[in-house]
Amino acid sequence: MPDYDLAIRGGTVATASDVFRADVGIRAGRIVAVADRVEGAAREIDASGLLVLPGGIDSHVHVSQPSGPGIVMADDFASATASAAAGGNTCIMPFALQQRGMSLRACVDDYVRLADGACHIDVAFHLIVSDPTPEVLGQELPALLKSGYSSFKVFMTYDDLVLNDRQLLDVFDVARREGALVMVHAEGYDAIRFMTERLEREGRTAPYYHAVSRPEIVEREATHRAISHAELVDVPIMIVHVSGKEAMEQIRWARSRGLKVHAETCPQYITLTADDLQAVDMDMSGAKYVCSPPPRDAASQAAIWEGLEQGVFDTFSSDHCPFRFDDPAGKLTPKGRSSFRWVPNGIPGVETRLPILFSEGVSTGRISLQRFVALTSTNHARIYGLYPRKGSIAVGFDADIALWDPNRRETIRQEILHHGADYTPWEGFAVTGWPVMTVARGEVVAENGRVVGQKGFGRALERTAPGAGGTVL
Ligand code: DUC
Ligand code: ZN
Ligand code: ZN
Repeated sequence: MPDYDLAIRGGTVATASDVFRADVGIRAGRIVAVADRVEGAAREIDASGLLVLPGGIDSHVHVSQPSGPGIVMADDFASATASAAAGGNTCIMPFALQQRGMSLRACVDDYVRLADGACHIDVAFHLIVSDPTPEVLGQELPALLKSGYSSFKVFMTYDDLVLNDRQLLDVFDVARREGALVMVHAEGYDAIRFMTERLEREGRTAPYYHAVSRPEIVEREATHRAISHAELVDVPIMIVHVSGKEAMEQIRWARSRGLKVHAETCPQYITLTADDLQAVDMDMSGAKYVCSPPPRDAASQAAIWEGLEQGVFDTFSSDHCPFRFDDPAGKLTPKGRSSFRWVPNGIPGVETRLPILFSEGVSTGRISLQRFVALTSTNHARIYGLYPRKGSIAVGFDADIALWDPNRRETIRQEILHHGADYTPWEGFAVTGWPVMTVARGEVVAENGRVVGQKGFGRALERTAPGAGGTVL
């Protein structure tokens, strides 16, 4: 009997700390050898000329979430995980969203049912708490946090999701007691309402005004408020989807005070600007870029790069939140034509996250390959309790691997992607570096732009306490 089910031979392995030449031996879905030579495998893959990277972990992905009356998210668990796999990912972390008036536990059960049998790669759920009733605070949330759902997101904006300051403090307090991590969507509800109503009164309703309605000040204020509440309660938080310098300054300030504040940014904040929302003569195609926080300007992009290089950011996620464009159940919802206020917020990006950061970061020499691995895989696993099972290439880890051609040039186009959306915000964007094969728990799930794995192979994972995998790199 062969010693290994699979050997990946002749490639260059990269982890968050090292880059070295090695073969990788895999048995029963796990890495069992990383050595000069691995021989005696049932199947061999020649990785010469390729990088052997830990599969991407995308810890900020929205799938099958209810998104308002008549609006339908463009991906279910099958298409989202297929798209992720084709983009070099082996695990995504979607959200189980509590709708107001519903039990949190029942919502989690619903999402787990939707994911069951549908996923091409593993998934691990965060929660979204929108209705912190005494029952949720006293029983449901603590029980779920204890049972492996060890992080949850809260929103400081959106009519259906916003928590007020008292509610934020209450859920932060539960997180502190249970050792959980709170992900914060930091944009201030009242300031956005004020700006939105003013813009609408002035007749400025095109998609572009979405960006005007939530300037960086709004994000900065909410980031500061979230940090202050977290300091008061003494709980670690993650500020998600940071878009520019103002929020970054708050995060640096918090860390200088010794506070445990993590930070995440996304491809849209290094590649898009508010000008993209202007589209052609302010037409509705600007809706393709409506996401929150909105993309800013060139100076903000430069600030985000500085944060990626200097370690302000721990994770680089997609915030994949896909809606179809040419669809009344998507970006072109009839109400959305009357005002940017009603255009569903979010853009697809789970498949393009890794190529964009690799190309713009590693190929240009802005960040090292090790930092790329930390930002796209290892730190997600460490922060969210998936380490040492996922997030590195070492003996004992799941055999989750992306084979990466660092020299391959591609142009991102809708027709080569696998998501459920009918467009990509990066149409025509040229990249250097592309995933040529994705191996999940030892199985080839995507190869040369084709998804070859089985629906249902991916499992819903339980997690350990946040940060249990050690400090981020
Ligand atoms: N926040 C997200 O994290 N994703 C999409 C929309 C939003 O506001
Ligand atoms: Zn958000
Ligand atoms: Zn999001």
